[in-house]
This record gives sequence, C-alpha cells and structure tokens, in this order.
Amino acid sequence: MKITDAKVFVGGPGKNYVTLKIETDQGVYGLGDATLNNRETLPAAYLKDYLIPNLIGMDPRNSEDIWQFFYRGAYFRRGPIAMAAFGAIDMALWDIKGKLARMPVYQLLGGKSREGALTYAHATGADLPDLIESVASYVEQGYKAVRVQCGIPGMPSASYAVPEQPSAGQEYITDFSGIKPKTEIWETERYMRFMPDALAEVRAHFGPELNILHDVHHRLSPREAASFAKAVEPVGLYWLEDPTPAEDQNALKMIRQHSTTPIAIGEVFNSIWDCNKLIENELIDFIRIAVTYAGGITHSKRIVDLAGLHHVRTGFHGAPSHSPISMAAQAHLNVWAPNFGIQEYLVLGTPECAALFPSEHEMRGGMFFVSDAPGLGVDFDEGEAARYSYKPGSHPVVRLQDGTVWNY
Ligand code: KDG
Ligand code: MG
Repeated sequence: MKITDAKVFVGGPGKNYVTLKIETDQGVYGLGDATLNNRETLPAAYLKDYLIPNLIGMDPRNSEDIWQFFYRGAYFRRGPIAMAAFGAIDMALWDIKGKLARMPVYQLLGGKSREGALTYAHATGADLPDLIESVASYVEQGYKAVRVQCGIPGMPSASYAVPEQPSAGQEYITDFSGIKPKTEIWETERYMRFMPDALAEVRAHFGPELNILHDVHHRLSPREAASFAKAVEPVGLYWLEDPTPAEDQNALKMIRQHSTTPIAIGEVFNSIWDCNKLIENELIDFIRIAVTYAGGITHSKRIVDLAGLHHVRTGFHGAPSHSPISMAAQAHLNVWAPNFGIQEYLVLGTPECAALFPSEHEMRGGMFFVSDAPGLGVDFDEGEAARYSYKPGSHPVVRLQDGTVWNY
C-alpha cells in the first residue's frame, strides 16, 4: 500500500485551520490538523516543501516508522512548527489505519475506559457580576466544569481572555486578528489582590460541586505563583493553569512545596522532553499538551503513558484554534486513556465548522461522546473549504506599566 498524494488547505470559519489530506492507492484517505495558532502558514509550508515530497510512495500503515523518519531525519528536533506538521501526518495515518481496520481509532489504542469525556467551557466576565452570569449560562447548559477568567478593577487594559465590556453571558473569544499585535497592560499586584476573592465568590455562588478552573496564563514568578496557589486553596479549584512560564520545569518545585492546589501545565509544550521532569518529579497534576502540536497521536500517547505512571492526568488543550480533526484525535485518546482528567472544549459547534468538518461526534451535557465511525470519524468538505482563505493574526503582546514586555 502506498501514499499517492497529500494536500494542505489553510482557512476556515473565523480560524486558519491547517488541514492535511493524505491519499492512498487503495482509495482510503486520512485527515490531519496542523493548525498552529497565529503561525498557520509555517507548518503548512513545512508540509508542502519538505514532508509531503518524502511522504509520497511510503506505506501509510507504518505510522511509527514514518514519525521516526521525519523526527530524527529533520536533525533539528522538536519545536511547535515541526511537531505540528509531523502531528498532522501522524493523525492522518491513524485515520487511515482505522478506516482500513474498519474501527474507530480508540479501539486501536485499547478500547473505551469510559463512555463520555468530561469537558470544560470558558466563562469570562469584564467584571464579577458579568462573570457570574457567564458561568450560570454554562451551568444551565449542563457543564460540570468551567474555566473562569475575570476583568480586574483598575487594570489599565482588559487582561487575558476577558472582554473590555460586559459580555452578558455570551461566549467571548479573544480577537487575534491582524498582523500587528494588540497590547495588554498587566499589573501582577492588582491581580494577586483581586483574583483569589473573585474565585471565592464564584465558589460561594455556585456551591461545592461545580469544577472551577482558572488560567494564570504564564504571568507569575515562581514565588508569586506559590503564594497565589496557597491563597486560592480554600476555593478548591479543579486546577490552576500555567501559573509560571512553562519552559522552566524547576519553577514548579516552589509552587508544590507551598500548596496543594492542583496544577495544570503544558499547552505550549510540543515534546516529551518539555515535560518529562515535571511529570517524573510529580510537580504537576494535569498535562495540557495538544495532539496538534505535540507530534500527533503517536507522540502524545507516549506523554500520556509517562504521565500515567506518576498520577498525572490529561487535560488536553482545546482552544478554538484546534480543528475538529485534532479535537477528534484527542477525543479518541480521552475515551481510552486510563489517566484521563478533562478536555477543554470551545465553540466548534458552529454550523459553518460542522459543514466544513462533518462528523457524528457529539457534545451533550458538558460531556464529549466519540462516534464509532472508522478512523478519526471526521470528514473534510473541500467544496466548503474553497470559501475560506488565510487571514493573518497575532497573539497580544503584554507589557508592564513601565513598558517592560511581559508574558502573554
Ligand atoms: O494560542 C493561544 C491560545 O490557545 C491560548 O491563549 C488559550 O490559554 C489558552 C487556553 O487555556 O485555552
Ligand atoms: Mg491556557
């Protein structure tokens, strides 16, 4: 069996999804997602210029060998661009493997450990009453877990993932449009003074059963993060996410020594070597990789298995930048993984997105149910894809009040 062709599409409704379609001499095709938020053309170019010319003629069933060929063969290892490109190939090969076996991918991983995967939504408010309204709207929809982000009184600009104006319970998505980044101004002291009380108010309002998550988005130093994690202990968070910039694996020691608040980290990791010390030293509770840019199912499964040895559960990244293809790849891992925790899940349910990526996967009552269709269970409508084109975007740049660049 041979790969005969592979094509890359960039575009989508409100997002530049990077979709890879691998075709074979047996009429079976596979789909992968290489979307790297706000840098989408780069994995697309890597695929088109280097990987696809090598892929043609290979046997698609040898997904492990193909992964090793590209990873080791690149010489310059890791990095989000390369790992997103390898990841898309890997997902597409698992899709093909499942279609050939006439089985959903989760069966190839080891079958179901659970029927549905717990998900969490993003509640956000310009202020506390706005946030409470937003959380209430998700609770009404049946969500059992909600990430909460809140505007901070006196902060010179809206902070991470919160609207400038009250959103009245509507879903708010950060606007990344434009090649020139927007600027956010950040004051750590203001955040540290306000946010523990705000989280406590959300807990008091919704009672003990709601799973509450909060994302610090890499803004604190290890000492500040330790103090914050200690201050929010009475809230009983499901997790505190990205308290410090993720590249310093040692930083997490300080937090662990001072607090029992569960820590989730890893949405910017793209390799097992970015998180092996964190996992082996049991410094985190949830690993937040995305199958999209952690090298696909093959490499992500290695990270999940290592995590399972050390009581670390999964909490895969699921920001709207991931297409339904990689969300499906994650759904198959979620339903299998013995150490599954939770899945971040955002607005993939738009009619435009469903038309571009038809599937039978189902979101119900805050849980994600994977379909039994062979492979990943998501298709791609090339006619629909022709409606969309690439639009450049950027992550905001954060500065302190004196102008110093800080972490987004
Ligand atoms: O590309 C950046 C976003 O994916 C990120 O800001 C989202 O932190 C995020 C999250 O937890 O979803
Ligand atoms: Mg995050």
